[in-house]
Amino acid sequence: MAGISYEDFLDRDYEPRADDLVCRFAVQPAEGLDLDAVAGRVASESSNGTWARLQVEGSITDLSARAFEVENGRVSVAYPDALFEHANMAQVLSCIAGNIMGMKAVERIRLLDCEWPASLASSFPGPQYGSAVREEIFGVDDRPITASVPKPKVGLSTDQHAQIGYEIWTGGVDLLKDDENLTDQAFNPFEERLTESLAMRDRAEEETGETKSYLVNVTAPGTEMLDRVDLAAEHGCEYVMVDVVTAGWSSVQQVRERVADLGLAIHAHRAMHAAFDRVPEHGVSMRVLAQVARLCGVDQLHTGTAGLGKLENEDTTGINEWLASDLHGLSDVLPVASGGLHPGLVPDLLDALGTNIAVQVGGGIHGHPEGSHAGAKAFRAAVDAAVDGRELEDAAEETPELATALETWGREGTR
Ligand code: RUB
Ligand code: CA
Repeated sequence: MAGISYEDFLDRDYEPRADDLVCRFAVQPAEGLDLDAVAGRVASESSNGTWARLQVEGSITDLSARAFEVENGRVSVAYPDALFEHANMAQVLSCIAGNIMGMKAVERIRLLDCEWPASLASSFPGPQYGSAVREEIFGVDDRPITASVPKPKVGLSTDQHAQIGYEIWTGGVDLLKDDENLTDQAFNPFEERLTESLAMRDRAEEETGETKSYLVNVTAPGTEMLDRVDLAAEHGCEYVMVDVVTAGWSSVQQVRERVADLGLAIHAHRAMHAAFDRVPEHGVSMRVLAQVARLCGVDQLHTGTAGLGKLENEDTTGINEWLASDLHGLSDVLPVASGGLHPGLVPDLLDALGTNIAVQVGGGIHGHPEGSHAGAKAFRAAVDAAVDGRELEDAAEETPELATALETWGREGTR
């Protein structure tokens, strides 16, 4: 029969071309269908087919994807470069992770991994700095950079927030960080928070002789977000933070474009990623979200704690390795370990993830019995000890705040 239908999108003999985007899926067919039948549907619906046979001929099929490896619940699909609008992540994701996530023909489908060809990858900017932020901003290359989110995560007044910033900066932490749900609320408005925090930052820099900075959350609709980026630059901040999943990738791309001129780095908080990646058989893996974030150009990205902290994490080490690997010349991304960390976990964390990371500690600093400043000292002492290969218990003899942290939380993981 003439035209194209589902089975035309399955081609076991197909050999991907160098500029194809190859996506690997885990697929569970719905009852009554086998993997072959479903593989054709996946390639079809994610490129240019649909449920009905289409009476088309000729070069239009050049835009069709091909399911070419189909076995053991895995389907690899090759997408031709011409299917994509270069440098438009929303368009790319509407293909490879769009309608197919909800097809009745699949019980479960998960986008596991992508191989990004040079043509498509190089149409995106990638990070401006990546892990070079450690050196470029802080002048350190031998230890993780450190951050702390004031807790409670929302509700502190601007004065309280800035004061906590001062306490953690002078306690030895590099970065004050907003939490994902702190943006521009009445109790702590954006611009006041920015200016008051940076004033405290300047004081802390003077007193410590170290560079300090602030991950200010600019997440907001379109132009408002860009105005906040501009404000951060005007007031002398080195970073902006974006809730990349809730804001959406087009917003991230807009911010990336704006920071290119301003020289700011982007910290990516991934709140809501678990809606896509938590159920292991369905959705989009964190690995792919990390790939998307890198292409769109974030410099730092939360990738989990290798199982030590309070949140479920998928393959932190594998994702971090990917973020450090070559991607057609695009910069790497600095992984951020965060969520339920405290000083006693730092040695195991660095053993698992190395030192080319950022480590964020919220509750594990602000929950210190002697307060945030003491908590920050304990955390910094733990990082320095772990980097020097010293036992925490030895370092705690010089830093009583660390001894208190170890008495309070021990060396156990959290939940
Ligand atoms: C940190 C916190 C962050 C999570 C995000 O607070 O709540 O929002 O790290 O999760 P605390 P992830 O240090 O008190 O746990 O880093 O996994 O994206
Ligand atoms: Ca948080």
